[in-house]
Amino acid sequence: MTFEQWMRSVLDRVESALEHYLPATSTEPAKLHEAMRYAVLGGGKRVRPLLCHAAGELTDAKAECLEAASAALEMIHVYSLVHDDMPCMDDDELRRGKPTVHVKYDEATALLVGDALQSQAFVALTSDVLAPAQQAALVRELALASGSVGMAGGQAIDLASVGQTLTRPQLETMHRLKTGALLRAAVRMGALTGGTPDAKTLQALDAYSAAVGLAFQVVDDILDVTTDSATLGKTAGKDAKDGKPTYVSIIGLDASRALAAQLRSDAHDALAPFGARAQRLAELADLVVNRVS
Ligand code: GRG
Repeated sequence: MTFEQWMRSVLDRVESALEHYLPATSTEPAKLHEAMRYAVLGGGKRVRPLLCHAAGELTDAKAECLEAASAALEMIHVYSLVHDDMPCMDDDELRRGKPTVHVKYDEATALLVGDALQSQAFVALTSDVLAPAQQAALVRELALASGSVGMAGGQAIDLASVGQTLTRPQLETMHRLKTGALLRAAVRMGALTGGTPDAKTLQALDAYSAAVGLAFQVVDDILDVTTDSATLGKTAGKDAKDGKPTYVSIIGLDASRALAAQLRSDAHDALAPFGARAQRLAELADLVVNRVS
């Protein structure tokens, strides 16, 4: 199977899983469920589900287990985007090429969509396709990655850094938490879904995730200044306008491109112990660095 065929089949299964794990619009409160589905379905690159599925290949994880874990990861990710776009945070009107949830609906609905998606993620993770011990391990992984020592903590640092001059290590810490923690969880959860990986395996996967997570952010900063809003599906040039420190503002465009290439190579190196079983993870590292939106 080519990488494109593999991606297509994972993306189709993830879309169906999200359909399945999201409450139907026929369930009350209908407006909230409609808004949750508006936010989640039919958009986004689905990077976290793809990483989860690719890591699952290392431990022969079952497809239905990976689908539950991927749905949970994507729901947490979308909750973060919906809240991040609200006027009290980034105040953005465009996401995944369509109006943000608070623009399409209203602010209170956007707040509740994020809250409810966060809870629904844990409903998906405790689905009985997963054994009880797996459920507990995955719940802990996702809760840690999305809470105050992960994504929410990174967002707090990000909000506090507007207009500040961050050093490169400070910028890295912020991104390691804000974006990196969930990407790392996606990889770890994929591996955990198929069994109990040993410490060495998790260490190698964490090294891979650290490189891919940072590369993801560096590329995001590059695209923010080199690509238009229509291609990105979100407002381009926003970081500079909001006075936010980025890799491009700290080290410049050329050095940022060189850094992304170096991180891609670090990600490949980290996968060496797994040989051919890590092919999809290696291809995803390339995709993250070469993406155009
Ligand atoms: C509100 C608790 C809370 C956290 C928000 C992740 C995040 C924290 C905010 C998103 C803001 C942002 C644009 C961050 C840059 C990197 C990033 C996570 C981009 C969006 O993720 P993609 O590119 O989006 O995977 P798609 O739409 O493709 O899923």
